[in-house]
Amino acid sequence: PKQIYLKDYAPPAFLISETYLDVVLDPAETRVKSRLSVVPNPALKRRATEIKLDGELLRLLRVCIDGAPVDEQRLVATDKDLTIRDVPAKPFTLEIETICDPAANKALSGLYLSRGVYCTQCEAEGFRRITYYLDRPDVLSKFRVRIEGVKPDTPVLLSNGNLVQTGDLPGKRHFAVWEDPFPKPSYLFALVAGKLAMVEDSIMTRSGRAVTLRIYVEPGKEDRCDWAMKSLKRAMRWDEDRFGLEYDLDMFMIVAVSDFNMGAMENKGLNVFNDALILARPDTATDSDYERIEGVIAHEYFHNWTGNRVTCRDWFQLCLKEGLTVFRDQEFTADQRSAVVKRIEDVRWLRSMQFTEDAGPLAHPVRPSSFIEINNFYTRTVYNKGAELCRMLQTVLGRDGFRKGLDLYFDRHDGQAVTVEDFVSALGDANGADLSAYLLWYNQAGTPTLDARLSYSEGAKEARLTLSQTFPDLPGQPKRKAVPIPVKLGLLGPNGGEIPLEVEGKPVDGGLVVLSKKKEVFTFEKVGSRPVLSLLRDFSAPVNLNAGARDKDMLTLIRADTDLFNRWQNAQAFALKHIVALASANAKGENARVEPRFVAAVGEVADDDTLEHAYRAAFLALPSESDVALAIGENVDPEAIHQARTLLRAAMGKSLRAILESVYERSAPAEPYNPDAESAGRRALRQSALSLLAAGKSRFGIARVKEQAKTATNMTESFGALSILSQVGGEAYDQALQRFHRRWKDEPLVINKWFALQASSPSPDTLARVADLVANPLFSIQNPNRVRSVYGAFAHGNQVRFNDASGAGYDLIANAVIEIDGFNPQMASRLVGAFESWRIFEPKRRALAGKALGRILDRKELSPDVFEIVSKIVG
Ligand code: HT7
Ligand code: ZN
Repeated sequence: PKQIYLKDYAPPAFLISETYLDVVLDPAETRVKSRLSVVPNPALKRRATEIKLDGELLRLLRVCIDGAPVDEQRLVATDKDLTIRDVPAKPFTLEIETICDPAANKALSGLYLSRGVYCTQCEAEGFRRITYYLDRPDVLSKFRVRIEGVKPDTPVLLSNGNLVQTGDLPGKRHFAVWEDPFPKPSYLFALVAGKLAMVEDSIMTRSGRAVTLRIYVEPGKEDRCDWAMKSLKRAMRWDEDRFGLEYDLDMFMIVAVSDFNMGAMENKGLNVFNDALILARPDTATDSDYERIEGVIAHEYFHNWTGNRVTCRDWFQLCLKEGLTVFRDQEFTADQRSAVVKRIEDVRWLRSMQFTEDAGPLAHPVRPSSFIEINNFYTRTVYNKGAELCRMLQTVLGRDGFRKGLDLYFDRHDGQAVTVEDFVSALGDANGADLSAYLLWYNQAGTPTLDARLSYSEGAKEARLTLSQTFPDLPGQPKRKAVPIPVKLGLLGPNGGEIPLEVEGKPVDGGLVVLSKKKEVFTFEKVGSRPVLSLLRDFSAPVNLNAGARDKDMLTLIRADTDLFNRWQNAQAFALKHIVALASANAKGENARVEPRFVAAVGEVADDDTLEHAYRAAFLALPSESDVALAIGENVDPEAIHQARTLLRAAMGKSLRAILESVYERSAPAEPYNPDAESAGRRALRQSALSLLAAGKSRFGIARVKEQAKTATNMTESFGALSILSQVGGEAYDQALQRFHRRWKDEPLVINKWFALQASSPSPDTLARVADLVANPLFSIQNPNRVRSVYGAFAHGNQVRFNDASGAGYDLIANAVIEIDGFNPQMASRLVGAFESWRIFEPKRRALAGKALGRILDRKELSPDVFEIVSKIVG
């Protein structure tokens, strides 16, 4: 397969000012007639004489230019494109007629059928499976779309923009015509048709325009759209308030489908969603589902400006829309819920998922410089590190400065396809700042390590902070340059009070210093006594922190930092260090001792009613087993980690028993169920408390869990109890599993949870269970949600069993990857990514994983998607 390089970018030879599509739907033979107004690109000096259009899996019937058929000699078709020779040097009309087969499309890219509903997914390069086209994001066109179908099968016919005409046709057929006034690239095109129910609402924009809001779902699911609709309205209002961005069409539509490769898609005016991210009812969805739905609805809606109105010049610039939009949705959730808890959730995820990617064979810059398959680059780095870069720029410019920068970005680039440089320049220009050094962050892979050393001079009353940065060695990555690192910090005095920061006689604004070289010293004046350093508050830059802090200071910060985020950050760092030590003792057969001061400090936080419930819940969650593996970094024994972490949890459960029981009793949320942040926080704290109590074998805890599993009336508590029972095991667990299955077997979204829970169990019988699960009639390998809930949960969320010493976990996933790659390469390549950390494990496991990977790579008929990932992983 061919590598594509950013340095080879060339503007398109032709533009398409208008696109008319006439789509006649049929399950196996959908006919698409396109009429394109093609214009030679005026920005280019040389006129091209031939046009090359992208196209895959299409049956070509006819090509006309300016009304005249183009004869065969002028056409060269391959399995990827169609070249038309001797095209006019002036603007011309190109008509093409093709056939595609939605029923056979199991890759879920292009036009496909999902449970009787026609649906499209065009990002990144799916439009070319619908018709021949210049399928690239820098070709923006005005679309008019006519859809025709059999009325009883497809009563609803949708596309982007405004509905301009509908009508009945002979033979129970009908049609609809949609027109989108905003020029857009083909990846934002959407078409949906089928038997769908609809829920409608409306909103008045702040300039007084009425917008109709519609959510389309499978008939019978209308009662589960409430939360999605509320979230949408809140997101629309928030974007007006925070960024001054208003919706621009008369209608905004969302469609929920059950077969979808990712979470959702931001097609202009017609978002398509995985139904798991729309449908919610208290008895079927958990608090985390509610929060995710709210966040993803907002994310896709926010793309209307960051992605759709201003789009990407090429796919290398993907972070321009994704990083910025993730940052915006994070800020939205922070405002809807608790800002510090949201930051904790995001940092926890970033550290465990993105840092792993950035430290392994799949590491790439936020703006990659080459790829084989763009679908492989919808990554944690592009999305989440990309979001961190936006956050860093906001930290440096301040909220108002960042807003001014975005205003200028939209002023300059509305209706254009642009680059990361355009974004960074707009932010800089609006603030009279040169931000070009931040481009390094976009172009270099790997997580920098920030080293910090504090020394104190009693005589001079000065605290000297030496900050320095290093990049880890990464195979295949060039030597990296020092990046600007904004570091938010504080100095705590002897009573825990904040010491005002002063450098060269001036106060340090917002406690922010920027390390702009490899090494720098910052001297803080008028510091009366030796302070405790609170570093990288709010996680002001995506770095690995090596502060070399003493246990005593870390415990002080856990207890008394005025910055809540940093209390948590220090508790995590302490726990991580501690579990690593326990695991190492465990591996050597030595007796390990749990650190009572740490457990006591965590207990104090859990017990502190002045703190938010959700915050206290976050505090009780230890770093995951894979976080510990990443921290150890080599010769990892996953069993030793599992045992160490289990030991610490049990010790916490035992020594904090009284506190946890009391916290559980006094944190009950008000009835009836409400998904709001306050009630969800209470449930989260109770769940953490119960889970630790069960780990410590508390009779109180186990009795409550059993009771809750039987009587809970909402999914959060019902599934929460089932998850704790899965740790306890035994008959109570098996019975609860069976009850859950009986109750929910007709609800695929709930059954996904039942699948995932069993696949993530560390119990040795999990491998056999997974084999049973995939043989269960409720499982389908063609449905991405089901694959994620069984294979995904096992490979990505079950470190001990995926890395089972027998190698059976590796074989199970390798076989699944090979099978799935035969029909859905995107899904297969996501799954095979679970092998990314194989080299950090001890030699026996490494050999077994290497063998499984070799078996995949040996397949002749491998997709470019899986080939790209596996060949990088193998190295
Ligand atoms: N922009 C979208 C990314 C996407 C996607 C979505 C569904 C199926 C396949 C896809 N390929 C890329 C989703 C987003 O980040 O908003
Ligand atoms: Zn997105």
